[in-house]
Amino acid sequence: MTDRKLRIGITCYPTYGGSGVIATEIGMGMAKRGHRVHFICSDVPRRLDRFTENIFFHEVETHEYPLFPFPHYDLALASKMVEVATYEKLDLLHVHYAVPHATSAYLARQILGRGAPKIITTLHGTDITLVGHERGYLPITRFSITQSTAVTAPSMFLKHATYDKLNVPTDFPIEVIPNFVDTSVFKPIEGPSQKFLKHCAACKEKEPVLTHISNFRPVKRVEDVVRVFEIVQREIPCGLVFVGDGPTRYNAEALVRELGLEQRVCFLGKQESIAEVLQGSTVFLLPSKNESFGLAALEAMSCGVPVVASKAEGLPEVVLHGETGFLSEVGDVSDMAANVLRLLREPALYRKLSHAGRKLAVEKYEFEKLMTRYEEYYFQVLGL
Ligand code: GMT
Repeated sequence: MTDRKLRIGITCYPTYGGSGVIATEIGMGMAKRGHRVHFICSDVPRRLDRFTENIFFHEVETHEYPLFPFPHYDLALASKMVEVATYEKLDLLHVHYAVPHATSAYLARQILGRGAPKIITTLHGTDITLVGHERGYLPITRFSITQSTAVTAPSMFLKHATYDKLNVPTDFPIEVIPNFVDTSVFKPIEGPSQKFLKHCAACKEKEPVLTHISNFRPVKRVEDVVRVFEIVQREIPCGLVFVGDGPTRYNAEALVRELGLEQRVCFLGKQESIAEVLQGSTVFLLPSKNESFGLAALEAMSCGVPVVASKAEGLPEVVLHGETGFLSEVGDVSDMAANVLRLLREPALYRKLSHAGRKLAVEKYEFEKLMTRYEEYYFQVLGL
């Protein structure tokens, strides 16, 4: 492998969400390896430590004008990509989430002409399964994906969904590179952290803690989390912790009140210390309707926390049923609750799944291993 240092542009949504986390971690991982990384985003991504060697940030600013019905983010992004690529001499642009990032990158490449950077588009999930597949976006999403120099997806599920739902020709290569986790941060600890117990009044020492982390969008089915918890706590006293925020948090809070569970449920909102929360958890719940990968489930497994989830989309590739967690049909809250109860009642089974989850995270999804995979892929795409 060449030891050439690259100039990489990265675009992602800077908000609380898996695609932004993955993009940011890749950028920081590459910077640590000596590549110069330029983030081109509407805001500083949440996990980006900006004052770091080889990391640069370029803000995409949209402008209001009385004639414009909406600010033109996609055009402003394409212009910023052109500017950064020109003056920083980028070798490649790695864009995360196809809509509209792959389209802006295509436009930038057309403007730049000869010598333009190569484009790698990483698909993440709803850019294919929900948004990109909508009639209004489908032709432009399919076009922009197939115009990228190379395309990656985090799961086999998403690769095939791109062929099936977007009608991308099956001879167009899509490289499956799984998401990853920093196993030195997301690691098991002995007993729940005191800080965690203090923070969540709903959680009592020596009682199990069920946890859900997400952006509370309808696909996450957060009300199912409450319903599973309601069944479990009737049999075994336990607490429930929610991390994150979003449009369906209101529904989850209302259901908690309706079921009289306020004393046993804690909504922490958006938190930076995800590892600390997971280290204090007993079981992680992810009953999503759509989930191309399920990064939070991997982070839980890395902390030795078994996952009880739905069989949706890419989740069975990450959570191995009966080995690192249990999977049920989407919406089958009774089966999910039965699986949580099994884990809480059978310590030997719990330990087996907890160890297997940690082992899988370390062996298959460890951060540096996947950084090497991306780095090699970058060189391959650039023909180096
Ligand atoms: O596609 C989305 O819904 C957004 C994206 C995000 O930014 O959170 O989530 C997707 O990408 C993550 C990182 O690759 C995956 O872990 C999530 O499973 C995936 N979400 C869905 O497919 C719903």
